Amino acid sequence: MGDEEVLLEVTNGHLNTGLRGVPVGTCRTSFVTPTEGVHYCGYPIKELTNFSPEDIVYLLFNKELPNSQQSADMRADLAKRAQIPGDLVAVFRTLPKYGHPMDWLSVAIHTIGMWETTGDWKEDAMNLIARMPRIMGLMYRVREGRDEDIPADDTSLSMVQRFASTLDLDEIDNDKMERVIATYLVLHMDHGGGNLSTFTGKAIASSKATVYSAIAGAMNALSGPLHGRANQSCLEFVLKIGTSDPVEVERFVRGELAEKRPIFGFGHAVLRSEDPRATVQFALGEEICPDDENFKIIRTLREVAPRVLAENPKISNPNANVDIASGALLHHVGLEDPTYYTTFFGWARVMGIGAQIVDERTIFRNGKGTPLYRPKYYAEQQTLRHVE
Ligand code: NMX
Ligand code: MLT
Repeated sequence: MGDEEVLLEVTNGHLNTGLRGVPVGTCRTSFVTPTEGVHYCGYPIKELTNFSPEDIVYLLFNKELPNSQQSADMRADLAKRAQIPGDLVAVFRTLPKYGHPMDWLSVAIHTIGMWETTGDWKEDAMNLIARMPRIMGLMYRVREGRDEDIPADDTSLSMVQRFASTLDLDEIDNDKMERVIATYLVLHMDHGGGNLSTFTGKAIASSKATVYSAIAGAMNALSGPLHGRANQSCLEFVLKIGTSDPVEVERFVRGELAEKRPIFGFGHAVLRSEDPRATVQFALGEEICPDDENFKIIRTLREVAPRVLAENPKISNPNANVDIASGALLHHVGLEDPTYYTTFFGWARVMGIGAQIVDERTIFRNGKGTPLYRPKYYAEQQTLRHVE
């Protein structure tokens, strides 16, 4: 597109809409179409679900899928960077256990940035990505009061295996858990340039704050219930509903709407049909846990809620989004506490946001980077006046 091409005529009606649909920049890692959902570097997400998270990190940073040597090199590179440069368990022990895990995650990222920031965008992004599995595992362990005898971090393992081995849960099917988490990470890594957490991270980085500050801020944006925390709220719904009887589920949905509460796991700012990431997770659930009670409830919700939401013409997309099914799957594999679910979203997004920050800071404008974010706001209810 040429510099003079008109992309959008901005009208008064665009103001105070959260920049909905207003072009802001370009993105090299992913794009989202209303009907086909997210594509990573051109590949529709549903074609990527059998790749490892490490391979998708390679894709987001290099814009090509790796061959087997590149894939092995990426894993070796992540292993080299994995060690957390300080005693994170000691820091976690000082945090209030009643604090939300997303706040813990943001504190952890900030803390690691204080211990070690190289100032090189890519180095810092890759270091943080490599440390996320251990951060996640340690967070769980300390919050659960299992902060003694934590297994050493075996960096020869995959990222997901490192998390699972740090967590070290008894009586669970580790292979199943690892499959669910690996799929989760691949599905959630990136979602175009303008989703709130990614936008927030890039905005912070535009001040040349550190990768750690930018991504800690991005995690705070993700922690809201209209964005990432919808996955927690959705499973809390499911546990509250307690039955997959369509009549009861419909009664619940209508009751929430009557109370002016959102139906979590449905709707989207960009998508206009069922999110393919939801479709993939439903297919995985049908394979691994078709008779799980929570899975049965979301299966009914998926049928009932779009019909009820579609009665309101204001709702642009009544269909299921990415957050509908992930909680039921995580619960099924033994991660039963929904308050942690958004941290998996955060773990995944660190990779996409990291890649987008690296592009914006080191590639765009011939390597000069996007300038300091500074959109325009009009004055409202302010006339010029002077102190008498
Ligand atoms: N439940 C109830 N009301 C809804 C829903 C929903 N699922 N979706 C949209 N609406 C309402 C919305 O609040 C708005 O009301 P008002 O005009 O009174 O402000 C109206 O419908 C029009 O909204 P849309 O233009 O359809 O959607 P918008 O782009 O503003 O918001 C979401 C998108 C995702 C915030 C909205 O669909 C929502 O609140 N969904 C439930 C929360 C959720 O699942 N969020 C996760 C999204 C994905 N992610 O992970 O980030
Ligand atoms: C998502 O993954 O659906 C989001 O980050 C929300 C968005 O794209 O706006």
